[in-house]
Amino acid sequence: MIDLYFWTTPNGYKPLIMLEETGLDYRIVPVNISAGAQFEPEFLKISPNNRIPAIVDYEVAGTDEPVTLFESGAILTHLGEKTGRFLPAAPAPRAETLQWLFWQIGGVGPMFGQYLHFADYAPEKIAYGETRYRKEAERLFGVLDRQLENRPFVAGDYSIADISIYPWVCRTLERFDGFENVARWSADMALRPAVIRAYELGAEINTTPTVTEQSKALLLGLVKASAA
Ligand SMILES: N[C@@H](CCC(=O)N[C@@H](CS)C(=O)NCC(=O)O)C(=O)O
Repeated sequence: MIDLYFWTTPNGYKPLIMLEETGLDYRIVPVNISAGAQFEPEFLKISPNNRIPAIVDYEVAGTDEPVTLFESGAILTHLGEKTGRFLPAAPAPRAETLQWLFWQIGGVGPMFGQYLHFADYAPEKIAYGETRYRKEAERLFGVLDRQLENRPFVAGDYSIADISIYPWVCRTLERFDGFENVARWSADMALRPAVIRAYELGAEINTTPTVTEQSKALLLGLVKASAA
């Protein structure tokens, strides 16, 4: 059994898609980051960086102890190794898969995240920040578009690289024009049964996904959960 500490954000959907793809036994522990739940002491014991996602895996080969993990890339790699799925064992395709996974974790996540912050959440409009991160997101879309030109998936076969990139692309693609290969790949990803199930589960868990001034203040750390 695996506990998935989850909220309905791009980083949250990555392990949820992977768990749905692999058919592992899991349960979702909602962490409403718009209500400040990521700062609860019990959650910090699992995710000291106060971010979702995190997992507790109660059945790990070679140990009787549960394994606790935060950082979506570490979680996807762990689940890939545990199941032998979506992370090739052979050195060359494994390295290529991890390369694109790290590209997502180090580039797409932070840059797209900052772009959405300046475009949608920043309490004041700061054109420099919004333009800077939009341009960087656009550049990353271009890299992905070229990579997908002659292949159905990012790193050969369908893998944790695709799973890590898709939730960020589906959240932002409509804001950018002209990335036809990304659009084709994203449309294919959206049709995968595991992806459909993950987003249906997310919609059941977060029934009020709209951002209010209060949830924004909590998320940006402008107020503490108890004072909100
Ligand atoms: N590098 C981390 C990023 C995790 C992250 O930024 N999670 C966001 C949601 S997408 C979060 O928990 N935010 C809570 C907050 O900002 O207080 C990962 O890939 O897991």
